[in-house]
Amino acid sequence: MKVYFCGSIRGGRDDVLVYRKIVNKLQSYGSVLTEHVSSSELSERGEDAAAAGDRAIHDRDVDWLRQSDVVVAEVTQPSLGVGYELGRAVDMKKKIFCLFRPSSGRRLSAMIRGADDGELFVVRDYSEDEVENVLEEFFSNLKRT
Ligand code: 6K6
Repeated sequence: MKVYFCGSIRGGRDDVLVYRKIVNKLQSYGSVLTEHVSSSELSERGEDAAAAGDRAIHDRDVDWLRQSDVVVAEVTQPSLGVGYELGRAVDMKKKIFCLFRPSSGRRLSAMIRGADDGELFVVRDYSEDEVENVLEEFFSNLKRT
């Protein structure tokens, strides 16, 4: 199974340790195409981007999104890139699982919360200590569908 993980980069790297936890767990279900999103070496300035170029990053990521079987997004830290990826993924009719931590004190965008249809697009509120169980539940339901 190919998993596309979305998490904030230029939107801010505050949650990178949560991303690491999620990606570690996702790797037990298949290959994570966007493992770098959880790298603590990648800063929000995205210096590496200068070498590759933003167009190359965009085109490669959209290509990976197309190849993916499932999209998992941590949406607590608002990110234009993650919102864009989710919009593209909806258009591609991908199975999407969004994770949001209410303990952040933020309110999730209505365009994400309101996209939940209980089937292809699912939003799940969670706390950091239950993230592995929440992913376990999602992937075991996925196998049954
Ligand atoms: C080069 C090497 C490692 O990182 C870079 C630079 N930037 C990006 N590389 C890969 N994916 C990126 C990069 N910048 C944004 N993205 C994609 O958009 C990721 O898949 C994230 O889910 C999302 C983050 O968007 P912003 O708006 O928070 O940057």
